[in-house]
Amino acid sequence: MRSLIVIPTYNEIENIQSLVGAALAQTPDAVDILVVDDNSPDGTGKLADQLAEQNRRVHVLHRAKKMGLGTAYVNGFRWGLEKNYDALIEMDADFSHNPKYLPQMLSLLTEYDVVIGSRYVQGGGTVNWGMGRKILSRGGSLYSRMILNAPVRDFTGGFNGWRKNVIEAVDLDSLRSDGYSFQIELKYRAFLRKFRIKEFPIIFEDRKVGKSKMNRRIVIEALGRVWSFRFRSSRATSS
Ligand SMILES: Nc1nc2c(ncn2[C@@H]2O[C@H](COP(=O)(O)OP(=O)(O)O)[C@@H](O)[C@H]2O)c(=O)[nH]1
Ligand SMILES: [Mg+2]
Repeated sequence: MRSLIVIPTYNEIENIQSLVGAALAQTPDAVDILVVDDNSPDGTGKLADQLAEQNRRVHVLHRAKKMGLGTAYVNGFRWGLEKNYDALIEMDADFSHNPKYLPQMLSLLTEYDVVIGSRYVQGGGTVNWGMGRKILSRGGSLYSRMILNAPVRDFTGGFNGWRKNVIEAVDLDSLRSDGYSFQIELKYRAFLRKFRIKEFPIIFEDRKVGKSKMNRRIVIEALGRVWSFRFRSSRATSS
């Protein structure tokens, strides 16, 4: 299976080289990497270009300015669909998503349509997170699961693999643009369309270097939107 790992970056100069190196090392030749950089002021995009010159498995998509995580994935996924990859994998640049899980992700993608690196199944978890962030994240997933009535345990996580036909089926352009609601809505749409979803446990480690771009406001907004996902879907099925 030809797969593409999509890695969005904004100011990840301290992480990108070692992360790309580790992801290449963990995966066979049929797996490529696409860095989607939003013109990072720290030069992440330039460094990624150098990595792409050194290894033909590495590609870079440059965007003019910071436009949010959701649209970075949409642009990356479109790039991957055009190039006809069989599967698309989302992964952060900050080592929170340990590249050591990539072989398992890839092997599960031969059996399932959607594979979720999950903090909230047996064996999964988070380390180095404060209580506030833990509650927000776990609560956000539980809340989404209850409102959407969908059996996904880690709704908000961003370490996921999707077979090409899932991404083609979900109407990418109508997804919301920020990272949190993007993850929830994409998983929910895959569930509604009855794709085979598999969660496997990951330990999520908080970033060691660089800064998080996530904040409480983004999360709270996303949780408000969960209702609109549900109502949109009930309109679609009842009409
Ligand atoms: N291209 C792009 N990448 C982003 C943007 N915001 C965050 N990222 C990247 O998305 C990933 C997750 O962001 P991060 O700040 O670590 O969020 P957190 O893990 O939820 O704290 C990292 O690789 C970031 O560099 C954005 O607006 N555009
Ligand atoms: Mg992070």
